[in-house]
Amino acid sequence: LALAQKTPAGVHPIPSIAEKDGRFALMVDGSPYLMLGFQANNSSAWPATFDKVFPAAAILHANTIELPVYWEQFEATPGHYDYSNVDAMLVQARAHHVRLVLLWFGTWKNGSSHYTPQWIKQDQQKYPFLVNKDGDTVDSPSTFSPARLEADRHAFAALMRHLRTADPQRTVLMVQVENEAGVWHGIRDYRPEAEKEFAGQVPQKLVDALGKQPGTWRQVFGDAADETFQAWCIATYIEQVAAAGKAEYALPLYTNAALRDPINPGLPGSYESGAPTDQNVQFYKIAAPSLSVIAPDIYMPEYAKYMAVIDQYKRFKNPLLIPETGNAPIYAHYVFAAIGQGAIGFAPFGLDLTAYSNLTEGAEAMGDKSAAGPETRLAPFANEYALLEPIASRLAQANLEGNLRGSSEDPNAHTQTLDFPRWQVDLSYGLPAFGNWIKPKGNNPPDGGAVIVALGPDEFLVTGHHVRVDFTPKFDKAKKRFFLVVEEGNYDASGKWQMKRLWNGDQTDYGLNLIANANYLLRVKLTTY
Ligand code: N0T
Repeated sequence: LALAQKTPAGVHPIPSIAEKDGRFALMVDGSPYLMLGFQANNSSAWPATFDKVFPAAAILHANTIELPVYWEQFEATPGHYDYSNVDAMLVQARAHHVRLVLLWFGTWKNGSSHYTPQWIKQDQQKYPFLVNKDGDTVDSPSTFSPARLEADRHAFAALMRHLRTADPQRTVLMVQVENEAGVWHGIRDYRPEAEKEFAGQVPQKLVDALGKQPGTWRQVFGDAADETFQAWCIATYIEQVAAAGKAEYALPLYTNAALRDPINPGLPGSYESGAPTDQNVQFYKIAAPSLSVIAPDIYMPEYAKYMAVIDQYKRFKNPLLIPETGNAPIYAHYVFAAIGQGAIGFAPFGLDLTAYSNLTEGAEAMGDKSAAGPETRLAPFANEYALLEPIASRLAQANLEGNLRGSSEDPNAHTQTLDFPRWQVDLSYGLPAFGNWIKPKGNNPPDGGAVIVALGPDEFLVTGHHVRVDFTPKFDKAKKRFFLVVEEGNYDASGKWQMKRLWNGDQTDYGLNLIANANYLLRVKLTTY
């Protein structure tokens, strides 16, 4: 395991993803790393905008920034790669003591191909769009374009080759290949080359991996044949781009998904087709082994949907990474559930200081916040990250070891339980000042959450916001929880626990109150009576 790896001073191993019994960690400089990130707005990754991007990291207490690399900028002239934007990002990131995740806006950006260079946009014979069932040309790239695939592979390989030499410090931790690939306004490609392939046999690799009988796409996949075909075409294309880059520099690579509704997905055509949506994750895993992660972009504020998406993207040995989530305040508390579910990273979208108002959440919510200024929009996330960032690596390590639990408030259940071998953790939201015998009424808005790390069988590290935490012994039903000692403190730079004070009296008699905007880190030792 990479954990045990001793690295000579000044030498930084390439970031990687470690696995232990189906749990994952992003390894950075030989240690587990929890990415508490944010993504800049789409047009913010220009040197002229950097003063509105990098300072946001400190305000947010974020340790990582996700920034696009635009193919149109990177290869404005065919075969000539311009590294100036990327180099400027590396300089800025190091100066601001943050890491980067780069997003390759190549062939796909949100199902279209708007980031392809002008010389591609102007030669639609050579670099064709997709044609849908009605014969309409759709604003989405056809995968049947060997020339575009070649160009994308070469450009992406050049980017990765450059990073290998320009970034021995490993400022860049991961690279996203394409952005929300898929098709809007069409289910699959009906260009002649596509039709020919669709009429043929499903590739052996796919039927074998699924344990299905060979046959045509229609025979093997029935009603889902069209969208499955499109998913396979896109995933296969992305794999070739990813593999070309990975051969140059083996950073962890991933691709991201615009989701369909996880509970009521609706009919094909109502969501991005051929995308790595939940029903296609498995196909992407089979087609694209160079991708370490298939990652959901979660723009659904409802608790049940958020958790359903997380469950879906943890299947097929897929590490959980949430590279985009909404930036309305309610999304901030989902960082607790994400960590509780083993996420290697979490990043709200569009939280730079340009105060650009992205309308995905609805104009109303975003409008209110931009009126109040960009810092105000950052505040709910800054509040959570300020609590979690100082222990981020510890949380990532605990997750890899299976010693972490956590959750976010569910507006429909004002209590939640988390299970450790000997103890159940009881979380209550919206309890009055005294009285743990009263029914909690929930917070308004429902923005609480907690993460708990087992330090030993009867000892826990406890933190969170807007929640009361208590424990119930599982090992002897006749016994009750008795706090042996509750220390508030923090870990110093060398990783040593520094106790500031003991909690007792009102601070423990009714459970542990983790106040909404206070940052408490508690070490709790339990016994029974
Ligand atoms: C995201 C962002 C950016 C059922 C939107 C979200 C980013 C891209 N797309 O601001 O454009 O580059 O990845 C798509 C959300 C679809 C909503 C579907 C709701």
